Amino acid sequence: MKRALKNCDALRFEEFFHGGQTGTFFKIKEMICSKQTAYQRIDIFDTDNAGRVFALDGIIQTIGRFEFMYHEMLVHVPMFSHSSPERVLIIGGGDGGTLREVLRHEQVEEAHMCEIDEEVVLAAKEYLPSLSSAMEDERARLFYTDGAEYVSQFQEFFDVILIDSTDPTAGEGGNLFTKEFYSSCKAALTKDGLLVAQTENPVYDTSWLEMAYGRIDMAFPSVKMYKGFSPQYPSGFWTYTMGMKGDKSIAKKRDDNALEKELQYYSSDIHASSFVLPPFLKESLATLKEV
Ligand code: AG3
Repeated sequence: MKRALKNCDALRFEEFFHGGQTGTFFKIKEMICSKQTAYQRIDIFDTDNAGRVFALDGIIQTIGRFEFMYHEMLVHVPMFSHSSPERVLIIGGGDGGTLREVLRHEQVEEAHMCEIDEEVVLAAKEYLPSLSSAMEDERARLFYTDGAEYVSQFQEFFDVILIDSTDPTAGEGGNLFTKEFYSSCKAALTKDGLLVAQTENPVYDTSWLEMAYGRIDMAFPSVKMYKGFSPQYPSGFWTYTMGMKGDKSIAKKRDDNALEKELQYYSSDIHASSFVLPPFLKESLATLKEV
């Protein structure tokens, strides 16, 4: 139900970070959509300075003004690290932002997006058009099922797999952080294939970050973490972990000036610098035990 909050400036949305001791808030200008699905609660609302905000189970997924920072980093670092990414699988990502960035690459012949909750896709189509518009592209194939199950049907098929999950404790997100899941992803990748997963932040969620990195490291012959700034998420310091099956180089493999001109966060310099991690984080990854 749509409600205008004209005479009230006190309504706000709060995200409580992992552990519930800290968080962020947004003042709600107008509520756009609030609904409970079979899997989770969807909230979409407008704000004055962050644009339209989309949350699942109280966890911010996108903010209109700055979602590009997260989506460009999740997608373009692996897409430019692969010499010819033709088949891409996105797991999660029902808002469509990741798909939008993937389809900017002309090499892509088919992009599968496997989102467990069709209601998220329907809400995105209706209320988040700047994220979801690429769903109409003829190279896009949408599936509504469990991502871990979906990927297990493939062998050496995808060049790039992107895991655009929510936090591990929320909804079904937990399935997408297991050793079995990462191993199925490895099996589904072609010989030079790459996986990138969003792996949380090193400020409030170090245990999740270490768990994901440690497990990807166990499943893949080679692993690298990279970072980006993402103001919509806890601490703003966001990490992504790349598992490499064959080709172990993280160097940018292609130049595409026309595409790079469209981007607002990713650049060749950002690509190289994103793999430089501060000592405190390097150290915590280097001393990881069995996870
Ligand atoms: N995926 C959510 C990343 C995790 C956000 N965590 C948080 N706010 N505590 C984003 C999906 C965007 N396509």
